[in-house]
Amino acid sequence: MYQCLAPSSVISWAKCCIPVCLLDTGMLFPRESSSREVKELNGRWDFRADKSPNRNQGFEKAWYKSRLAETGPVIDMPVPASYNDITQDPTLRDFIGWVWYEREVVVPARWIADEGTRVVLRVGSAHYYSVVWVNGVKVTEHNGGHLPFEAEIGSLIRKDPTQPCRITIAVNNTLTLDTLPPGNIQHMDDHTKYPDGFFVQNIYFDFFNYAGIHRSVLLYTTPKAYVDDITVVTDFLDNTGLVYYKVSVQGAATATLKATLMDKNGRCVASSSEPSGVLKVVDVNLWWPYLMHENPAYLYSMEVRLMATDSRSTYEDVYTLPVGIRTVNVTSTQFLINNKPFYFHGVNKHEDSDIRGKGFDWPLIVKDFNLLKWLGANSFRTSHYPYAEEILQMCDRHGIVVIDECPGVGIKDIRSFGNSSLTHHLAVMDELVRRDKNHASVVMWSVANEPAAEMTLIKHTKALDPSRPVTFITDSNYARDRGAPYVDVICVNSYFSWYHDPGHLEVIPIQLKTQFENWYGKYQKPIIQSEYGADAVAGFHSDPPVMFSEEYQKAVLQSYHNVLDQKRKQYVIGELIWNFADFMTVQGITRVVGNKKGIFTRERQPKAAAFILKERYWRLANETGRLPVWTKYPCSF
Ligand code: BDP
Repeated sequence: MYQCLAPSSVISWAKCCIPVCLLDTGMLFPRESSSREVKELNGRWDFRADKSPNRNQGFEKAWYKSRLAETGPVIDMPVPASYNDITQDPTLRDFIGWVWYEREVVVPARWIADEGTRVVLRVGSAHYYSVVWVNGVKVTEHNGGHLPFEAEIGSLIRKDPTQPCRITIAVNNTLTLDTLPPGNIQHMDDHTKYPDGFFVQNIYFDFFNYAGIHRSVLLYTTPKAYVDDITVVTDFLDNTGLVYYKVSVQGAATATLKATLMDKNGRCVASSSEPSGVLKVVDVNLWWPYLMHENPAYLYSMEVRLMATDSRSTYEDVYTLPVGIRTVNVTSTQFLINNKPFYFHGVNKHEDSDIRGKGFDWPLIVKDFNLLKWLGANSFRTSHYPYAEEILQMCDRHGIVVIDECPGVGIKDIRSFGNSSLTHHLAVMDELVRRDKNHASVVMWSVANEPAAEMTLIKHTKALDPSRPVTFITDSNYARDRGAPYVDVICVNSYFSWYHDPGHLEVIPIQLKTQFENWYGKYQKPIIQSEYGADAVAGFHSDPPVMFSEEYQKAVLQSYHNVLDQKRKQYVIGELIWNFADFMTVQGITRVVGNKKGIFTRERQPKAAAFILKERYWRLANETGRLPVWTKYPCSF
């Protein structure tokens, strides 16, 4: 049991603990190669919200059977994007129920003609429940936003090659007590107060329940015999890097395989012909976090080449996976990356922006990475759900360390603590680990934010991926700390002088110190201040500082930093500000067009607090790490 380890013991996750995949198939990110093609289906789709009273007309009238425009009026809808903020229609902004998306695709004739080609339809994510049809035939359904799903559609489009390929996706954002996050629908039947059929969706999390197709939809091909999954876990011994790997193959009874690891210059540094094993890299370049090393985020490429033959033909499949070689260890007082203490100085984020909502957007992502680097942030937590895979790829490329969180947020209603909720939560963890297990940047799993029943989840996640530590996020006054004995790192959210003792900055030094001492005293595990902050409406000023002014937000941060500076010399291993940027929430009396705890506005302009944090993070980086060569003058950004 981890909690019994002596304070100096190191819990090591490297070695050759290959994550186990409980799901039938892999979920490799679709990449082009000499054997694989990718066709993005992003852009304008036809769209229709089912506004019928029971929201079920689409199914009753089988809207998937013909062109959507033939069923009734359709509007233009961009993919990827949340649909909520795209139109001027208030009923669509707050719509609950099924919406229907449709577009026709021209499939390359070659893909259809070649029976040895698999054609896969993949949705990066859609919120929340999705059903997918191709030419009126259901091909898949998926429960949950934030994670990808796919279906093989080759045989279907080959049935009648003269027909265009019509893709229909119905998406429902209704949350139930068993969804992640949970929610529930409340009907108001008092006609003296509410119009006919009035209902609301109650949620217990603090972000807008944006809905629609949030990430790319695409078609990709693989040969009939193909690389279905790759798992890597890395380690090193002195100067030798070790890449433990496992390849799983589908569509062939027997196959030959070659795994080649290449350095940045495309030079082969190790290879093997076994489906699993270890690749040894002499004079290894380790993957280091940003600001911890002058040459951070070194990535090798692992090319897996598969050859298989059946009675008809020979298939060759090639898939190349970026691989960062690093280790993660935890002691009772430290978080070690490559055996060196790592201090998280970072942020909590949201996938959230004007107009797009939670829709994937490259300009926003690149801007956010520029801001993270400007700030001197070395890490973030994917509060409160898995982010797009492209974001994790950026983290791998830039050395930004990630605490990867599942959508277990707002689990407050006692009715959400039953077996069906738990079963779904475990399944979501399976999908998350399957998708993100190979990212060097992902150093820890977070099974939930401020949950109530976390024990089983933590144990399950540890069994799924023994190569990484596991945590859940708790709050400072949390009496229900039953999960704490099982986590590897304690993550605490607290809002002293905001939700507790509002306006009283003077309580922070005492309450924060007590918080740390209580948690450490009880569990002797390293602690991350996983959330802290205060709302500030950009442009509101006040001296002396009062709540909601930029000065108050600054003062809260400074008071927290004083305590963090004492405790980081002992067992506090990180601080993540809440939040990177202002974000949209449900309407309510505590929110002024969203949550304003961002140090940047929603438009990504800095508030005064951003400069405080920037100065601090660069100072921490100078104390604890090594700046990359190009950041000779960090403060002149
Ligand atoms: C925290 C929650 C986060 C909220 C934040 C707040 O984890 O989702 O947005 O409070 O209220 O407890 O700003």
